[in-house]
Amino acid sequence: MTTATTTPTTAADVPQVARKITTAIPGPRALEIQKDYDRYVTAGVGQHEPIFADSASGATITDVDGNRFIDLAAGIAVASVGNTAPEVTTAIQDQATKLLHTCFATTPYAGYVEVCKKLAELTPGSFPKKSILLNSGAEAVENAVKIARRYSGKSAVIVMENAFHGRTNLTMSMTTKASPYKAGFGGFAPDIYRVPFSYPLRDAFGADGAAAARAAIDKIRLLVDPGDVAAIIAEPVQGEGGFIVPATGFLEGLLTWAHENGIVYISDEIQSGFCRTGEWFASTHFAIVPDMITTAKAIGGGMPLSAVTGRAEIMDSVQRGGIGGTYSGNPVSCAAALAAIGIMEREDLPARAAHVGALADELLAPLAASSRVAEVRGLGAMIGIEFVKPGSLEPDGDIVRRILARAPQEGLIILSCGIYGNVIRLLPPLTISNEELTEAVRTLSAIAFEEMA
Ligand code: PLZ
Repeated sequence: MTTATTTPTTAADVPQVARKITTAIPGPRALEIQKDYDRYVTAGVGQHEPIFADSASGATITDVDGNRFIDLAAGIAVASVGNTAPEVTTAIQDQATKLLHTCFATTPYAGYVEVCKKLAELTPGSFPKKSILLNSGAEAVENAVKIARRYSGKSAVIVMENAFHGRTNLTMSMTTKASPYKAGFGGFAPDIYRVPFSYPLRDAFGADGAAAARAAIDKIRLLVDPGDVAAIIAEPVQGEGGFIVPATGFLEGLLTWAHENGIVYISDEIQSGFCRTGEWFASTHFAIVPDMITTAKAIGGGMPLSAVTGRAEIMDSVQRGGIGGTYSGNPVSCAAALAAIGIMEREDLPARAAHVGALADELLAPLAASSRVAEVRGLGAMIGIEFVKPGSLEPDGDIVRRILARAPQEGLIILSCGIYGNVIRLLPPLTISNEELTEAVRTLSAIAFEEMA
């Protein structure tokens, strides 16, 4: 870590081309809506930005006051094929005029079957695979655990420190961070055991993933008899936890041990999946073939859809009617997913994600050299910038909050993450142009340098 010698332009000096900020932020119309928001929307939801979206296209979002922002969040890794992608919206419109809903278990339809076929083809592993479709990521994780328990006849679930798996009772219990996700919401689900994830920047093992895996396995053995464990679940790249890329050998070690002990290995690819990391699924970077994969977010192209995909014998171990839901795998969501997957295939979005990641890395080099940045890391277009107190590893969440507060003023939509809230994450639509990405990252860097000065 060295102090940057070059001082970039201020944010105001970066020409607004893709961005266009013409009012104060929030603008007059946003302030009006905010009054009703404050009166009628529960404060429990939280509000990241003081603007209200009106429309979005590609990598830009336009607010109700006509201000245009570059989108580096993609609705939390959802709009990978671009916001309001025309092929997706056309598919939605066509499907909506034909068939809105039946409940798949009542009266099936082809779109659901086609999405399951795509999932079998695209996910890692050459063995026969089957899927169930659901609505949210949390629902997918819940069902993956139910299926692993049914298949194995065992109940314990191993989760990773810093993991995020959702907000329902089971998935909240599997999630690490207490505030805001768990505070006041107990009792929590039993039979969940938490072990350290590989965090090369901060743990004792650094790049030695095999050693980190041995330590995690020792911890599992301490906490629970392996003969009682139904499943190990891990995000291949931790998302909400801080865009943490585990050292090579960590996930491999866990998976090997799981299989030696008759334990189902589940990859939660809800945030990392569907091209985001430069591969169709991030598991591929680690040469692991999970028994089950949970997906959501980008699969639906903006519509709510999630899935559990797994080895056919595991997925078929469930009694008929044992899993499902009224809206699960809605026809419109399936049509949107097939259109989104079509774009991913045609435009080779895994390759595009790798390119976006490489360009962002290059543009972030001056920031990465700052003594306040411990690390710029990630895979493909899943990029985290971890901020620390100068020259130390002490997390600095305060600087991240200040940078994020400035971002909308300068025409950027950006999110943070990290167990300490000290990581800025970049998750642009994978279809973002080089020009839009350059404008956005230059602006972000300029804001960061101004706030760090
Ligand atoms: N698993 C790996 O990233 C959702 C959370 C947004 P749902 N991450 C964004 C929020 O503030 O709640 C996520 C994830 C991983 C599961 C989930 C849960 O997915 O669709 O939000 O339920």
